[in-house]
Amino acid sequence: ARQPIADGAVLLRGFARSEESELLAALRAILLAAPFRHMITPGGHTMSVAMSNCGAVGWATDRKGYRYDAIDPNSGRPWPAMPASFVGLARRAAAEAGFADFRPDACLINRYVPGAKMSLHQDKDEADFAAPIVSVSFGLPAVFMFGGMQRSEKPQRFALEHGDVVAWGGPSRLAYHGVAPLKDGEHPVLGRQRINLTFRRAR
Ligand code: MD3
Ligand code: FE
Repeated sequence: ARQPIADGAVLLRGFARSEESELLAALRAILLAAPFRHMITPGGHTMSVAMSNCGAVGWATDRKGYRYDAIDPNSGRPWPAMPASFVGLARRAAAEAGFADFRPDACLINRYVPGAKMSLHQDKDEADFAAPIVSVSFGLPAVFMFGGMQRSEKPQRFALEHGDVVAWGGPSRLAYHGVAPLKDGEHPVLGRQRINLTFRRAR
């Protein structure tokens, strides 16, 4: 089902379910080369969400700031390539949501364990805000918070579940958003965690 949730934002419930075993197998291979790590914000806080990346560039943060870089700072090697199965899913989801010819060059992989959260923020580190962002959720359900163009606007909350895909573009591209602290639970496929893939055109 194709569910509009805001101007430019489309929720595709269960869109990734039919390919989940292929996607999760590819993810395991990426994580062997670039394991999850807790990055440090410029303010000196350790993020509760653990992260990795695949693609031509990956998102990273440390005391010096946020950036996209071709090199994994932990290994000194390029981030693993984006698998064709990832690119295909992101492109099809974007097209279904009305964004033709999405060509992601970065996939941020976020891992939440119970209690992990992401505070309200905007995604502004990309060169071109014309491209949408596509996010894919696996594992435990999360309460996603979707605010407006100002941090002060009260966010709408909705659940994102295993296999759900959302495309965010147009007027939603710069909206404030975040994830409430993950509730404890056990997912039949992924256990006590949530994994979110976020596809972007960064350069
Ligand atoms: C709405 N990740 O990595 S994905 C992030 O579930 C991030 O891990 C969250 O926010 C997560 O930056 C949310 C959904 C998402 C991603 C980007 C957006 C929603 C967005 C950009 C603009 C508006
Ligand atoms: Fe974000």
